[in-house]
Amino acid sequence: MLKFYYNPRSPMARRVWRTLLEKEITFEPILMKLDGDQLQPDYLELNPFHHIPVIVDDNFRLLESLAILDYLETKYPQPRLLPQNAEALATVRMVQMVSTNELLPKMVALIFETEDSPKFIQAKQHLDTVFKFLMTTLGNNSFFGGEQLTLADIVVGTDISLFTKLGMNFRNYPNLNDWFERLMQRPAWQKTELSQAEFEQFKRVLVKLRQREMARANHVQ
Ligand SMILES: N[C@@H](CCC(=O)N[C@@H](CS)C(=O)NCC(=O)O)C(=O)O
Repeated sequence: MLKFYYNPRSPMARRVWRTLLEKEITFEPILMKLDGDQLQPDYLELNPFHHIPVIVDDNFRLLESLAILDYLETKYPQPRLLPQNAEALATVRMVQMVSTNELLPKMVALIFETEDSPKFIQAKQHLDTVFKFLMTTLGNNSFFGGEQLTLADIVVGTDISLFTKLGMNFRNYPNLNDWFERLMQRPAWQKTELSQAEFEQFKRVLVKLRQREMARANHVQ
């Protein structure tokens, strides 16, 4: 059976978790505590970068959430989460990358910087650009890439939900708001969404991981 190494608080793992549930794939969840499980030698053999998620399926080990989503789509094609049409498929990929490269990194500034700091203000401005871009890209479609749920919805919907936990809302981006509410009604999403208390714990884990990375960098210098 497919093994899924995860922690429910990790957004990268939640992308994969939601895909597994949407496709109704049977899997064995393996809970990783991020205060050290990921640094154990057995796990480092699976992922030398000590990250979750990882899957192992039929002895095939795979890391990197976006690669895992592609694998699941090809190996377990029903229901389809990637459109066939060239433009729609490219839109899905673009939205996944915008979420990963433009949206998610701004969370760090919102968590670690004070509201009047230049980094915080710049992050808020950048997020406005991202939300407007997503709103325009979505247009009148129900989902990114068409009328069916896609891997883009799973990636950006999962990432965006973290910003709602940081007190942001999408009132100024009406169709994005409707899309987000549509996603949150899906059983796979309700089952896996973080509560506010769990999000606060996730923030504490981020602080620890950041301290560890900084200590490591200082040690190398
Ligand atoms: N690019 C990787 C990133 C995965 C990642 O950053 N995972 C974090 C949790 S969200 C992690 O495992 N951190 C633990 C650590 O760095 O030791 C992916 O998309 O799978």
